[in-house]
Amino acid sequence: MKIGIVCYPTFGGSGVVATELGLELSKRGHTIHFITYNQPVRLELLGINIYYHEVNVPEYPLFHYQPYELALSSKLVDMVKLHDIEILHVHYAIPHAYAAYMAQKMLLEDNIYVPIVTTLHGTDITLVGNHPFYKPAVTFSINKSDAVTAVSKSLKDDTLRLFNIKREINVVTNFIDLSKFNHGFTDCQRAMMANDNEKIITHISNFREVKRIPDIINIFYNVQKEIPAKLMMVGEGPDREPAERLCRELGISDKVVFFGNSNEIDRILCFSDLFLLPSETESFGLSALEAMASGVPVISSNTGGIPEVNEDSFSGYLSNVGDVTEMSKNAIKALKDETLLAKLKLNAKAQAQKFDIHNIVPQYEAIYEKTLETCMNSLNI
Ligand code: GMT
Repeated sequence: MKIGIVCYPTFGGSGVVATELGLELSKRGHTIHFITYNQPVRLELLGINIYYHEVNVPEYPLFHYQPYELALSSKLVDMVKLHDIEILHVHYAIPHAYAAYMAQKMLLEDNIYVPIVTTLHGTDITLVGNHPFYKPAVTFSINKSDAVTAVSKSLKDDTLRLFNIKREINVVTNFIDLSKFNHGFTDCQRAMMANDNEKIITHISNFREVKRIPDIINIFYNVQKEIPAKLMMVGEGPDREPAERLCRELGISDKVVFFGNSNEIDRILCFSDLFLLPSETESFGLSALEAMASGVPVISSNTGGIPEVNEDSFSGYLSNVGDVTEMSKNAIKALKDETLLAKLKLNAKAQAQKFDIHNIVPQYEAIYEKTLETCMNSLNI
């Protein structure tokens, strides 16, 4: 199949999922066209059947806001025609499904029908999309897609609760390429980060309010009072600076490393003992899955889709959002007891296998095939 993938090319989970999906689909013989405003961060290699087409938005001083959706839909029209793209898989309802719908209508003028598969990732539904400003556009974009997927059952339920949806929503979870996390590094260079007697706790995100960064610092503050430990903070975002300030106020700056964005997640997870994800809401929690794939147990909140990924008292521990006391106790319990920690690490790895890329990507392929068939039948092609 010739598949067009539209995503945010950033470090966020949706961009990572879209990129890894495209890479795997290309390995399975499909031709993939990424259409976005920057080369996706995890797309290091453009291969014989992977292409990247950049969407340019010319700066025009008259426009207060440059019209990205317009540029994207025009680019989609051009790329579908030029490369005979058979199906568009868009990640995020707005603006991507919205722009794809316009492209679909423009292409119909030339008697071309390109079906749209929309994947909902969470922030487009729970944080942004539900805002009254966007709600009609999100509802419309979902209902006009030819197929819709959500990354967890929780996100599907939220979407059906918050919007007036007339389409079936298929749950296709986030996934993991286990081979990338079975790195087999013989030396993680752990010694560069911590002393032998220190445990390493890690958090990876885009440091937005929803991630509850102060909870992470406070949990670590409690832990390091009981156990020698270091905290690795990976990512960039608005709450990074306040977090650095909080560390200074608590007198723990020397025990906390702020990495910024990193393409070496696997290396950092390789030397981690515990992962923290106390988010306010999380449609799935890809970073927790990446941690588990590296054999790192997860202390998380029990919100959104996280309980579908992290199993309480098996791959880690779950607590109510904001329950820093319980999360700290669980972290200390796991880190103090070497036998328990070793068991949790093994379980975390086993749990991650449920989300093996080789089981999940065929689910998308099946959706593409069914959608194409249904659309062609209804158009009598
Ligand atoms: O977590 C983020 O803030 C990034 C965000 C995104 O939109 O890229 O991630 C969302 O999509 C990921 C991939 O499906 C999910 O694993 C994350 O849980 C989800 N984030 C939230 O729901 C907050």
